[in-house]
Amino acid sequence: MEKLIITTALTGNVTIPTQTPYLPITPKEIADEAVRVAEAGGASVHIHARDPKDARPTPDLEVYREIATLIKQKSDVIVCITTGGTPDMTAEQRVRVVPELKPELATFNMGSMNFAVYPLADRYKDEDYKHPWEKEWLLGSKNNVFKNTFADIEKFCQIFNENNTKPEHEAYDIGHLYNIYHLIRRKVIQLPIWLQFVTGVMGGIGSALEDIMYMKHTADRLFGAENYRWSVIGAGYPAEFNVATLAMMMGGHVRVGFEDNIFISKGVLAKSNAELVEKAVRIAKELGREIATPDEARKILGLKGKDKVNF
Ligand code: KMH
Ligand code: ZN
Repeated sequence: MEKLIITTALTGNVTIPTQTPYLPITPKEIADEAVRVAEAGGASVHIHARDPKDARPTPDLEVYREIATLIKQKSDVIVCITTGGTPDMTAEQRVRVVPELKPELATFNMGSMNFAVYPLADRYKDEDYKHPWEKEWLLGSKNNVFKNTFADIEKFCQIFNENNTKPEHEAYDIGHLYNIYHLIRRKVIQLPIWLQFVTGVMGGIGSALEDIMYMKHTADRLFGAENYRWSVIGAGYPAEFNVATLAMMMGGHVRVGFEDNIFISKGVLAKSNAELVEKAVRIAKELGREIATPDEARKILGLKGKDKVNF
């Protein structure tokens, strides 16, 4: 099997600071965390920006630029920037990071869906929240539609192509694989592709092992096993490590990180994203799977290289 690519989603935009004191917030905290993750065996870091003042997710391009620049100065890890954005942003605002920063890799969400985290609010009393925006953020997600229409997707494809940014196609359900298939047939998306199966999000497919097998089976059928690489996310604990273990056994790749899961073991918070990476590395070693360096991951994924980004 080829070497294992470990992606780490360092902070995300759905995890709230009240959930864990270890969530990196400022550009420096996020960049320092990226360096620790790379030292632990991470090949790629997935970036969202937060307002340094109140930790709220921000679309501010200058914050994105600062994070990406700090990481590039300190590490050769692949910087994969989100185009998922926040619910109050338009698709045009979300994709601006691509022409602006021209990253090697950026996430690309493959369909519209509900994307909800409101049940988390049941865990907290009003006085528990660290920031005034957090409760409404959780509860408001009950009414969110994460909009990624075919028109949005076509536009994103054009912008990714123009900037030679490789899409990390995020499929949250079987239907999203069919969306990709449709766009391959229309020559909007070109093979080979890099797929991230996002499982366990409320609004998408679950993270049972059968769900992962079915995603993989469907991708094989639609794209041909030789025409794509895949990785998997399992939201929450223990899903993150269960699906990672399955992917390692099946020749896929894995994503860990505080965007998806904050626990290192049952009820125990991970103190850093690097702890999550270290655990994935331990499992991989037990299974005889070697870990890809950032440059090895660049080769596997066919990325343009760190010298061709705009930060
Ligand atoms: N905005 C979230 C609901 C990604 O990073 O591409 C999902 C998201 C995914 O942002
Ligand atoms: Zn993300």
